[in-house]
Amino acid sequence: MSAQLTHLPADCTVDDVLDVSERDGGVIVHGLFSPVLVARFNAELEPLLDAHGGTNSGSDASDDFLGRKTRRLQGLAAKAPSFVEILLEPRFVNVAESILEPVSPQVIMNNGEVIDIGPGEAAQPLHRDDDAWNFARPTGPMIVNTITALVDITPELGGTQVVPGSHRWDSDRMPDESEIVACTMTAGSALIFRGDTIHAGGANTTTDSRRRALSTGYCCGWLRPVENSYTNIPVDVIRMLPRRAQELLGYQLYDASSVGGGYLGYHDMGDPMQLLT
Ligand SMILES: O=C(O)CCC(=O)C(=O)O
Repeated sequence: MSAQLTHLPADCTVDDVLDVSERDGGVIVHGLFSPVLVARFNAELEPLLDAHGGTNSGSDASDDFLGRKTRRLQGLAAKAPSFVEILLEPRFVNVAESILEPVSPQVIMNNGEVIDIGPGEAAQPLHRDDDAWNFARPTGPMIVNTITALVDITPELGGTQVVPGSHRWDSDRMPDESEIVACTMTAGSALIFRGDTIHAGGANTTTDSRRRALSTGYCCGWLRPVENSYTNIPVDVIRMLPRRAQELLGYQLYDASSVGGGYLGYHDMGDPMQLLT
């Protein structure tokens, strides 16, 4: 039998997500976000995606990985305010806090990134998100990532490819075809997976349809995140956000003193939250 991912209902608990993630490395929550929220967020994104200038990160290797027919957007708290409701979803934040707690007492946002895969885009190389920090070797994953479908997503449209159980594998083992699941998700559903789970953006084999999804990642508070929120989001926008969003965007002193660690992220030798009040 080919590999499968478990689908949980929208009213599942944080513990339900944790149980399946522990076993499989990833799980889909069906209909997690309401059609109203998804429609509002999409309306905010539409003009931004229309004005998108194409993949141009400044590095050929990075552009190949990001996908040259894929439009990506970051800085979403400033550009598309509905993003903040998704960022604060407890099945995202609390799951990430629980999974990362053994290696980090606090989490921050790693990225809030629209990934809009265009027709004809090839599949990404299979990878683990943890490999972004290849020199670090903690005892558990360093990130929990989520992919929220903003349209109905099928394997043909570029549904995320996931390898259930690969979080337990040796780092050099790669899957055969039968071990890869290409996700099917209705708009508003979300894939939640650990940073040690092998996955990739899928190929969009259609000729005229785009795969629009949102990646919202949460990483250890002691890491340099993939997205630079300090430059992407003006501090005047940060001031208007709920406190938990401010913390996740880095405006909280990282304090690992209770587990023998130190303090990171001072603003002028104080808690960066002081800047906001
Ligand atoms: O778009 C997706 O489904 C996954 C994207 C991904 O894994 C990445 O960009 O690193």
